[in-house]
Amino acid sequence: MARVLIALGGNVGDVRATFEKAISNICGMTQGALLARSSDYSTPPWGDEQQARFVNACIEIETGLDPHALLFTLHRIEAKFGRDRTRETRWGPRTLDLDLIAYDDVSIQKPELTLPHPRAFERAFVLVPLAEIAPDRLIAGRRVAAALAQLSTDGIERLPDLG
Ligand code: A4P
Ligand code: MG
Repeated sequence: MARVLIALGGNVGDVRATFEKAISNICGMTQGALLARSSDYSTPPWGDEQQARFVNACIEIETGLDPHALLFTLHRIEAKFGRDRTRETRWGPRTLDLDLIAYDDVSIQKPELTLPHPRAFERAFVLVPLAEIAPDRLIAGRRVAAALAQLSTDGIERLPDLG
């Protein structure tokens, strides 16, 4: 079994409700156990700044799926929640984005799957929720909390738990 960190993001529709359903799908469709779930955070849009704020969160699961099968399953779940990759722009609005941040200490360098996620350390919207659930985890030799300390967290707000 592998310990896997997954980042969730979205800015179209009722994103927090989508996250709840997506997380239960992730566990069901990967035969995975949910080890940790961060709070949801409201975050300023990165990349294309002319779009709505995002909601972001991170989870840790334990799964027996290999990395490629896991990514394939995450793409199916994105599609199930209304994501249509053929109609969107890079860094543009989307209902649900599921990124694989780390899979144990596995390193893969392919365009269709790069592990650990190459851009995670540039993004406070990934590291803030990740540091809530896994501050001491080492990713590519760096502690999550130490990597976060290098970034600005301006405009990122923790959302209150849903009742
Ligand atoms: N891919 C390779 N490695 C991985 C991996 N480790 N995890 C490939 C997931 N996918 C991986 O992904 C493009 C391709 O990367 C996939 O086909 C997959 O095989 P994508 O999710 O379709 O592309 P993307 O999301 O548009 O691009 P990218 O670079 O992942 O950017 P983001 O950041 O995910 O862009 N602002 C805030 N505040 N919060 C956000 O969540 N998200 C985006 C979306 C832009 N701005 C944002 C946010
Ligand atoms: Mg992505």
